[in-house]
Amino acid sequence: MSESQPNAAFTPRVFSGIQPSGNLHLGNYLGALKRFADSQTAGIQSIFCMVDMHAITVWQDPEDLRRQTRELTAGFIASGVDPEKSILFNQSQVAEHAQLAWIFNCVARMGWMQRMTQWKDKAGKNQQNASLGLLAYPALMAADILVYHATHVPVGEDQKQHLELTRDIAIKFNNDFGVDFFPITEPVIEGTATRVMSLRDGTKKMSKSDPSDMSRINLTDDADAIALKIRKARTDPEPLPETVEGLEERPEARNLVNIYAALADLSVEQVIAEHGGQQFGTFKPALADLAVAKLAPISTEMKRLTADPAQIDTVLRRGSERAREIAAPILEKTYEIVGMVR
Ligand code: AQP
Repeated sequence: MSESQPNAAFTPRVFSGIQPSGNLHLGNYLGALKRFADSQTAGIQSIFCMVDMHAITVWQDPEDLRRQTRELTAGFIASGVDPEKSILFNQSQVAEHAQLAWIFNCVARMGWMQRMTQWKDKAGKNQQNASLGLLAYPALMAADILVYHATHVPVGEDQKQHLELTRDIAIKFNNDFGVDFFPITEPVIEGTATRVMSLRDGTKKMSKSDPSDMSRINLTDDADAIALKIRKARTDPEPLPETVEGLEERPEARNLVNIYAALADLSVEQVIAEHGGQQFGTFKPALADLAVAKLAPISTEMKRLTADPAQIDTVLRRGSERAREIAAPILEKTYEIVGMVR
């Protein structure tokens, strides 16, 4: 992790979140969960959050939201995030996120929000009917991060623009009030799978909301479903190239090679050295075997953990208490800077 100059005064701290909006998939695993688990060994305090308040910016059935929050928590733990080493909790149990978000709503400008690709994609042509929360989403995300003075945020590439906005909010707040209070957060977008693509279309990212279940591998899929989805993944008719450059104009082939590399902890070069020249009829079964070996234990562990919702709720409650110990003094100080009488 690089330490940027403006953050020299801040203790390095990692924050990241995932929405409990269902269909947790391979992109979420490789772009986020696996990297969270790996980063825990770096000795830096890590805070990971089920961002349930972000999830409700689009409609969520209440029963589904509860189930999905517990399932996501199980997904974190089954992927190797240790709730003793890291702080693991759901956003709505730490009210400081929403409280700081209100301040940031008053710092951020409408134009900044309206430029966000996610807003444009999700609200589409029907902006008048989208929730106000969907527009304000990036201010809440900035609060999620800055209420902990987090210096580093590991995310997939799709979140880069929101991270830039978080930096803009921190800079404007610091300038407006003449302080050096919020760190200028560094996005950490590293590895071979920062953008896992759909198995049906190599130009679209793998996504929870894709109507086709065949487009993604869900972390709840069993071995047969994983193997079937990889076998049916769209590809071109050529064998795998002998060089990495040969993947450039071949999004589907590149996606499968990237997935292989990320699952096996290899570089793309190493995968091509081993599998270059193979037909997909040979490469896909090798990828399916690897994916099943890595993902089936996660799916099994998630099932085991979700069978005991009370235990998961205990993890979330304890995590929220630990999170609040960090967030509450930072919010208090923010109120003081803004001029709120306490
Ligand atoms: N396809 C992806 N490749 C790599 N990383 C990804 N992430 C999401 N999709 C990919 C990363 O997963 C984390 C959790 O993100 P989130 O819950 O905010 O995800 P999301 O954007 O709601 O997930 P989707 O699937 O992209 O949902 P929809 O369909 O609603 O747009 C983040 O770190 C994200 O970068």
